Amino acid sequence: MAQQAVDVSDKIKLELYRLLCKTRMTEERIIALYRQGQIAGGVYTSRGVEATTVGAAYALEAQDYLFPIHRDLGAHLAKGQSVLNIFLQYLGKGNSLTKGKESGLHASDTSLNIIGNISHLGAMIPVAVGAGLGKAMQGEKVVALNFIGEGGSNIGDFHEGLNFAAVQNAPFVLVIENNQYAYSTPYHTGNRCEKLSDRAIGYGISGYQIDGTDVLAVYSVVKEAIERARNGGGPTLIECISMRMIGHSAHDDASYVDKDLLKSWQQKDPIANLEKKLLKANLVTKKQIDKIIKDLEKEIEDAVHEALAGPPPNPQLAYGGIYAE
Ligand SMILES: Cc1ncc(C[n+]2csc(CCOP(=O)(O)OP(=O)(O)O)c2C)c(N)n1
Repeated sequence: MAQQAVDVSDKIKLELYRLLCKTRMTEERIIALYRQGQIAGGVYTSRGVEATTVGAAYALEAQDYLFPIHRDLGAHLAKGQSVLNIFLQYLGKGNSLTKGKESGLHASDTSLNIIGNISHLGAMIPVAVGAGLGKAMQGEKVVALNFIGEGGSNIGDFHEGLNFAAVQNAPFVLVIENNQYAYSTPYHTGNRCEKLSDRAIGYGISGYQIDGTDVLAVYSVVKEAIERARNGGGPTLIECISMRMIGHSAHDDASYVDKDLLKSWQQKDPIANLEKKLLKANLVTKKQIDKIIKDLEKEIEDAVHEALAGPPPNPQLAYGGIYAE
């Protein structure tokens, strides 16, 4: 396992904590709306994986590209997306990022350099490599960060994209969210290798396997990879180990996952563990934590209220925004 590569300031530690809480609380509210029948599409949950999505995306600068996948609510929020836009999107409102054409986290927001994924897993890897490379060819120091699951890591695009990134020395970072299950398929059913990060050797690039439940480790290692890529050091593959703590999506009860396995991973809850660390280091008090949670509750409830009142999609716009002008 790689050690923390970049020092994390106290201010960033607190912000990462706030973002982890924001992600979990927003997701819980989305699941409640789904159960109330307010959300028509799928809700792909990130409980247990938040430290990977938040830590990696927060390491990006504003000019960098984020290519998230279906489970990466924390990445959207860490790149600066508002909870209001997230709720509008899930509720399929006419004033959402996709104007109601899609309900879920596949949306782009070019104002934040977030490029939405198409549903086909792995397909965005070559696109993300191209985005970073294109900017480098224009002389700009922009890095593209993309996520992929451990299941999606076995798709052809993964190999083609990483090899192309390697030979072109593209400013590209690929984060594998190894959350143990690809829907109902356990890791060793789909992979014979022990470490997916070892695949980096085959492409001649740097590869790390890290604790994906430790947001400080994720932020630190990804930050170092991003800055290396920005300065001409080429791509990095980072495998983050975690556990998907609930179903593949809100419609899946994950009855195929061993309950004792889940119980053991409960010890590695990203939020509880960071909270303990921050309290122990006197970086925060219990009272300040209560205030963070209370403020988030208000922000989320205000956003839900506003989003529910949003307009329905406009049928006149059904074919708009599909092709570039
Ligand atoms: C090419 C392709 N095959 C199948 C699917 C359906 N699908 C969506 S998510 C998923 C599981 C992916 O598992 P993994 O890559 O490990 O990511 P995770 O969902 O665990 O985060 C599947 C099979 C898809 N979207 N694209």
